[in-house]
Amino acid sequence: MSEYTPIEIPSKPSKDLVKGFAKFTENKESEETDEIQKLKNKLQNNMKGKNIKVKMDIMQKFKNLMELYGIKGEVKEYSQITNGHINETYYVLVGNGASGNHPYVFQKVNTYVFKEPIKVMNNIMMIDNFIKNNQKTSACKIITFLVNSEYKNYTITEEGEFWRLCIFEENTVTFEVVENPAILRSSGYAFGDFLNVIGDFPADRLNITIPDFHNTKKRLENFFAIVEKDECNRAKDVKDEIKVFERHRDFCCKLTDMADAGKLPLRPVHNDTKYNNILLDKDTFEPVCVLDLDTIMPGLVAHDFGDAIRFAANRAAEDEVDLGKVYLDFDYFKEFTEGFTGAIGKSLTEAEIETLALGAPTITFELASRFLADHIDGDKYFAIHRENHNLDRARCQMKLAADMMDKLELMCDFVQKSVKKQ
Ligand code: GN1
Ligand code: MG
Repeated sequence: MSEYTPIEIPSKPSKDLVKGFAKFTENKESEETDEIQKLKNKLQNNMKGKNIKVKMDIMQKFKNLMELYGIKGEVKEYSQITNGHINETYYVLVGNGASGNHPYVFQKVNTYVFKEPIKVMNNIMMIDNFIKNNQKTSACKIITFLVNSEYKNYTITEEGEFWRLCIFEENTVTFEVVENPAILRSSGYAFGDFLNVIGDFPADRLNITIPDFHNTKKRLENFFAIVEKDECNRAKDVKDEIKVFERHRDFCCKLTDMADAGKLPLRPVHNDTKYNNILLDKDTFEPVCVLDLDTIMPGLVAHDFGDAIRFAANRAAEDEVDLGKVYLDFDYFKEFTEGFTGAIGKSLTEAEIETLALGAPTITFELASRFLADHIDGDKYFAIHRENHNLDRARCQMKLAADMMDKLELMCDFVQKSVKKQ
């Protein structure tokens, strides 16, 4: 990897990836036409039959979608991208004779998780329009989706599946585990900058795509309710893990309590700032594009900061079973924090600065509780790739959260220092 060089803020992305976005309005109400209602009904029916396997083969689906999007040529190759736990994502390479090969991403949205996916797509479109028309320049672009023949950035198929397409960004990489802390500073800057730019968007105009998404208090209530129900009789094997959540319940609820008491502002936030949700240039490792805007909603800046630290400053994978490898690497934390606060530090309130680091153990415990709840509940929410996968993920996140709790004071001090430096 090349030596880290200070970030130059590139000018706002000049070319729109997608033509036709102007045809959308920002008005949520005007979207609610009869037609939308019909589509919603179709979706509802599909959700009811969630377990009925749709028979059509994937190539035929791709072909149908290509027709709807006016994509000419034939599928030369495709593969499934499996690093997300929620949606079904494919890399699809379309060959079109003389014009060569064109790479796309075809994604089927998980309608068990996103019950109202049209709202998700409207949020993305509103934020995209806002960024394009904003005075503040962004450090990197955001993902946008292609529009189909009906000028919609999503397609509900005859079978009631919810699909969206975008152009695959070539010459970019994502990391599941970061090997060099130096590349974290520019990503910290990119996430911070993204929040800073969308910070001026009126948060109450955003649709709530998953209610109480990072309401840790409610997450824990839900966790204990699932333990109580214990539908799959799995709770008996994870008694020690359950106790950890009993012990740390008050600590985990601190941020939610402060937000409820009006001590922390609710602002538009990303809500899923994993490091693999940012595309980096394959040669320079500079951020190119922020991905996965499905959970953009009003929320706390500490959650976005904390979630990014959870993923990027852990030296091991999110589902590492060798817990000796799982800890918060302070050098990694420092690099990301300096980048992040460099972009947004000046826009934060005192209370936000004080609680930024608390976001890390809070969101990590919260996610651990979600993984463990899903394990106990029979793995309905997160895609799993092996037996006890959610349990492994939960244990890994619990170990990481405990280490973050131990280092919380140090983290808070460093955040204060790096904000002051700005
Ligand atoms: C899910 O699958 P992905 O990367 O979009 C989850 C996040 C978790 C993350 C953990 C909608 O994100 O909240 O932090 O897994 N997304 C949703 O890796 O629940
Ligand atoms: Mg996501």
